[in-house]
Amino acid sequence: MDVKSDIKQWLTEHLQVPIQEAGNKDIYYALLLYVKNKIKGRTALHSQKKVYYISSEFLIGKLLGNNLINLSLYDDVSDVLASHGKELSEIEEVEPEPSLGNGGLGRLAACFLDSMTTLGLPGTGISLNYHYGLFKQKFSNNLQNEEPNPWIEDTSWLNKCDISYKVDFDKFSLNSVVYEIDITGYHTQHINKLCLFDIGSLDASIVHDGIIFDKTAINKNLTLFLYPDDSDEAGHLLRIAQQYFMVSNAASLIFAEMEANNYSFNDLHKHVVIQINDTHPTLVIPELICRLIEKSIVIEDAAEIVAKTVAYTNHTILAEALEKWPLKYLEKVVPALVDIIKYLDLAVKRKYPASDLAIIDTNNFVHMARLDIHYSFSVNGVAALHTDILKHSELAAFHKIYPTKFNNKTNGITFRRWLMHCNAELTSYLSNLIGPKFKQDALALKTLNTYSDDVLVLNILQEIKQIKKQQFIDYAKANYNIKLSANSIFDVQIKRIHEYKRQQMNALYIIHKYLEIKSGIYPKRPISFIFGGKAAPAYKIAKHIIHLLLCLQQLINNDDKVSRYIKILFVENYNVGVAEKLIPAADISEQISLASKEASGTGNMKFMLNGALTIGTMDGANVEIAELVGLDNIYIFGKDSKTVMELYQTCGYKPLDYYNNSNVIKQAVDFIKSPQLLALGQEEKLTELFNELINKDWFMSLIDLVDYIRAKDQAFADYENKTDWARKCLINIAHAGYFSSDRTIAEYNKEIWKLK
Ligand code: 26Q
Repeated sequence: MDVKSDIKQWLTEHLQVPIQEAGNKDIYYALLLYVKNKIKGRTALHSQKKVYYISSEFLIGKLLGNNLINLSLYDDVSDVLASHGKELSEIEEVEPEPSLGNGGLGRLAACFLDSMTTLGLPGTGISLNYHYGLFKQKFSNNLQNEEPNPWIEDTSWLNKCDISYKVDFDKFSLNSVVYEIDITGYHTQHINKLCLFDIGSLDASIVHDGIIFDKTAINKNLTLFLYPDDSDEAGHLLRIAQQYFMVSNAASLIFAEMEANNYSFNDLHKHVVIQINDTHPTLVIPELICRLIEKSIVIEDAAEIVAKTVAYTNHTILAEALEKWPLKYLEKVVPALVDIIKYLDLAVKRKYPASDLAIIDTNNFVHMARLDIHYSFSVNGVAALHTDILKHSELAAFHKIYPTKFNNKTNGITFRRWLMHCNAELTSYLSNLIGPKFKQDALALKTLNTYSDDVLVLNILQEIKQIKKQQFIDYAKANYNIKLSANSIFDVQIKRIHEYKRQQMNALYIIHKYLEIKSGIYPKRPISFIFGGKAAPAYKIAKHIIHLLLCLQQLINNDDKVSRYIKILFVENYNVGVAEKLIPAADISEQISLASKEASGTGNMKFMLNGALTIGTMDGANVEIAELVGLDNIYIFGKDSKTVMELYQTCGYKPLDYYNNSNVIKQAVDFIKSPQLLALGQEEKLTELFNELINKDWFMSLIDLVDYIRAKDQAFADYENKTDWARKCLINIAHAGYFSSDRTIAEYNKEIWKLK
């Protein structure tokens, strides 16, 4: 039977009514089962060594479309549905998006699983099955509120397994339940698994008033939320319990697989490599040592074996984001590990007495990153600049004693999701123009360079951008009830809300434009400023920034005159699905972190691949983008990382000086406390943000604001020369191949994992 008949027969058998009469949800479930059936019985490639990628987040996004692409079924399913008056993209819409991550690190883990499977590398992802995910963001009164984000349905991609492990805490034990998600690769027969550990005794009814719940009832709450509030002791203990539950299960799974293969535990490192995604899975180190001791291996040897098995990826240089736990908390949750951690700490102190290298500091805090660096064989940063800063600044003391452990693995993204799925129009055009090779080998995109002066090609690229913009305009109308102009420039900043990412600086630019318009200076063309992102519930200033942007949105969009020139859309509950719609529609990609603070960024790569131009600082992977496309094809502004780091060292930055010495800055900042905004927002919050900016401005928005305005105005002016703009877009697409996560994973394997 041919594929289309097969699909049609399946749908007919699995729907209660003829396809044309079926609801989208029922068709979605039928297709989900179809895909599951297609991959039934598939296994991972067998090999002597396997990678376990442990991460507290896997931001996998919706899976139907991606799986259909990987299995080469997308077009056939789409055709069959179309012949019955149904639209596959609308059916994809009804899939709930798993809420298993918060940002870059989680999305990276998801791209990596896709690439591992595509490259045929045996690997298992390990995490927790948070039923309510991070949280769902809701706006009211121009404020962010948090609600549970339930995403698990009766029919889903989760497969419940028979496996269960016992996890011992100090005063009680929990038995785990395991759910697996099959991970398909692009045009490969083998699959990998994402193992999500859960508890059977979860009780979601304890959640009330948004995301509030009894944090002490671990047997009921363990897998409710990702990153539950840890501002009090109970929250801290819960976070430790979550992390321990994840790594204890990981250790049980790994040991079970070792035993099934009859491998000797002395050879753990020959058969297993554990990549830990930031410090959240750090407890896997003492846990594995503990397990090896139970196998009669002495602690010195156990520690050595584990250090040869574990590799650590660092994703941040923000000191405040580096995890450290009070030893007494660990004693309360996992006392068995405390003895081991103390042993490891003593061993380090004996060899390296310097206090900044100690795992346990003089205040009895356990520094997770330090534990990782001492007891792993690889420490990697996620972009060239980031690794450089780790080696020569943040972690210089460690680099000095372990020079060969440090290495760089510049991040990447899967082109299956971030080009082929989210931008079928561009994919199909590129495929016709330069051939389909780029779908297997992303570097083949560079062939596009030969068309950089071909006006026909440049015109078609613009037409595709217009199509994607129109699709987003329709979506925004239906979902946010806003009318965006297809003639406007789409300027997009989508990412977690954080001071170092400087959404506040973008807000100041918008205020500056607003004031210009009020004074009779009009932009040549309308601009749509689009934002998306969540703030951590306890992060006050980040929530104030959202408040400011939502107030500006209300003020500007309801001003008949101003809104002819500029509009703001802050999309609620930004997630992977929204990113897939927004990125292909963007003209300008905002990557404006304070230089030295963004480890890499991966959104920057997605925008570039979809033909948006970056306005950015020399930070993270922006540096590598700039090197690839050349300074004519990217808008770089702001102080560089060296200058910024010197300013921190010398305490040389005084925001008030910048405020007092520039009218442009002063007027923009003052507007935060203007009567117009106070009428829409809360005085206390806006004042706090104002004061923060003029007195502290820890991430130096004011130092870069004037140069940011210059760069942005230049970009908007350049947009008017459509052919030149399109050429810049083409050059960006042509050089994006380097940022395929297939390249990144091939490097992890060649230099760290060495699987085959
Ligand atoms: C730490 C302590 C207590 C509670 C939470 C945390 C915590 C949680 C999540 C700390 C960090 C994270 C997430 C970090 C993250 O997403 N980092 C991003 O990783 C991307 C992939 O490497 C990079 O591209 C981004 O630059 C980096 O910000």
